[in-house]
Amino acid sequence: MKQLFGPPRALQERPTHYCPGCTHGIIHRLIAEVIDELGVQEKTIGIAPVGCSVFAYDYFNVDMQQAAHGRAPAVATGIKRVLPDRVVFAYQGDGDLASIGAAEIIHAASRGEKITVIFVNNTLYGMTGGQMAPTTLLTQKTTTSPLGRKEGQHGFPLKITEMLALAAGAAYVARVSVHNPTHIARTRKSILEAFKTQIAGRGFSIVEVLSTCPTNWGLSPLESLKWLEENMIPFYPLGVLKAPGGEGMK
Ligand SMILES: Cc1ncc(C[n+]2csc(CCOP(=O)(O)OP(=O)(O)O)c2C)c(N)n1
Repeated sequence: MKQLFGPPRALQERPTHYCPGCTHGIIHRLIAEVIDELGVQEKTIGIAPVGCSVFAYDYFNVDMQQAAHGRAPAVATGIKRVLPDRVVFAYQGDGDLASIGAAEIIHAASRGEKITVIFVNNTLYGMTGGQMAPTTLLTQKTTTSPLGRKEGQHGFPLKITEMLALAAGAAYVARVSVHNPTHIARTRKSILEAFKTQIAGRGFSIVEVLSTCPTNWGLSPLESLKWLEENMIPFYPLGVLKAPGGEGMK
């Protein structure tokens, strides 16, 4: 019998270490589906970050390189410049990208590096125990803001994706979410656009994916999806911020 549906080839068939309800697995799958659709498995190189997705190299069925915390865009830059015919993507958490790696991501976007960044925003440092990140929302409780994030004490949450959209070298910039099937389908479309932007040589592309962390949020998987929708989306609005055709905020 002909198989009509199966796992993407660009993903290895093995269980992940992610917590129940964590959305890293969904995002991995969407990236792998896009790699399959574009037929670029043999020439894709992924950069694994430091954070919960540190073992991403065990899950993708493409060449992978590990980067030090926050340095994935710099490593991706080096690989893409040496091997310009490859499709290079960096996979980064919000602590990785917006905190320790803030300089790397801003300058990679500004230089217009022809790389794709998948930015997984779960509002905190997941792997190390749920500490506050630049993306933590005001009033949100984390292990380092147990009374809730306060602007006077901890500063404001950082919308780094909006900042990156201002970079002249950034060609495709979008924010999406994976809290329900409709939005998972939109996330897939955005990841596809970002990869296509790179393949067309148009410049830097980034997709921020709003994600859950049930373990550190102290919520069930279902409650986490609701929390994301009710708290994250109002502050981090979804949409394409910049696209090669000149598409703006919508
Ligand atoms: C140079 C360096 N500093 C700090 C750490 C500790 N560390 C490991 S993971 C992590 C946070 C990761 O958070 P995030 O990027 O948001 O990813 P998540 O785990 O939430 O997916 C930190 C601070 C490290 N490994 N290396």
